[in-house]
Amino acid sequence: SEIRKKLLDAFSNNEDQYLSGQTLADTIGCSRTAIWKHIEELRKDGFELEAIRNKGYRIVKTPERVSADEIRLGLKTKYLGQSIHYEDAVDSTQRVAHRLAYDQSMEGTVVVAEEQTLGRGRMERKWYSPKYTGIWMSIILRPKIPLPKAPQLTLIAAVAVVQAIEELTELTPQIKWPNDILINGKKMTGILTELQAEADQINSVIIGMGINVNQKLEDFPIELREIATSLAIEQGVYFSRSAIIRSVLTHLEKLYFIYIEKGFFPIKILWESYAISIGKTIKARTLSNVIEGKALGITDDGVLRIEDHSGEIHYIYSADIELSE
Ligand code: BTX
Repeated sequence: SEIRKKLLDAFSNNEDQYLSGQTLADTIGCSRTAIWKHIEELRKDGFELEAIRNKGYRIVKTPERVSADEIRLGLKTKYLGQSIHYEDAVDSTQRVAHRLAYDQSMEGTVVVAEEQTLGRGRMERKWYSPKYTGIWMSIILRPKIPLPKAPQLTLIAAVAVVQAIEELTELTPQIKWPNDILINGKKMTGILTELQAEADQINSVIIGMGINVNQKLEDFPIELREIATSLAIEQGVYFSRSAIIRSVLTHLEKLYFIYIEKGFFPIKILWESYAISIGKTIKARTLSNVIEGKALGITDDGVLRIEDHSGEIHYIYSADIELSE
């Protein structure tokens, strides 16, 4: 809005100085209540403002923005991220990527948004994607693989995210089959892989990643506080989201090339080394039933193998996993 713009101008013209509500109201030509309301909105958008009695307000920290240029700076990939669509706010980067993929955009095209208003998980679940704090990104790939192998790409993406986090933080993430990345048992990243296909021919695979980076615990809605976490919560410092995006794209491209050339086996070995559930007793909730047993590993196709208590082996293509121990 006009007031917000003038408010930000006033702060930038008086860098590091405290500006009182009255001074701001006078300069901008609005009420003090309007100033107060806009200060609250800035806070919601990731600005940190200090308020001192009898002195006024001062901006301590502006939200770190991610621009396409900033991501590109220092990106050494061949395909991934060579075309970046950066959006301030979208319903879902998956939807935008689907449209671009449909329009034959090049392989490796990436969609990044600062905020998603309708971020989605699997099975119509919601993915909470507030402004400036996380990485909400969709990547278009066009692998020439048969349709049933598509879920392998989720596993490849998970390995790429783990490698990026290990490169840039001191944290040790673990993968929960098929699509969650956890730190200390809490969800830090979710991955959603969707397809555009005709008959049994894949046209594009759209890999969506939601990575919680700079949220504080109180930034999560109450129902997620027990189950979700961010890199900042775990390590106690803020991270550059563009550096993480670059690292994820670099690792993903490397793994993707290995996959295209040598198949899933080398990826499987890596994936299993990061997996949390292998060897443990788990409960797999599929659409039709619940299977409890020991997770043996994944097949060369990326399908989860569970041995139930009677010794029967089940092959799980899609499910929600709960650790029983
Ligand atoms: P999922 O179905 O495995 O997980 C969704 C569940 O995760 C929700 O029901 C909720 O319990 C929990 N959840 C929601 N938001 C968060 C969050 N920010 N952090 C931790 N837990 C959360 C996981 O689906 C796949 C998510 C992919 C999200 C990306 S973001 C970019 C792209 N665009 C889009 O709309 N989705 C993908």
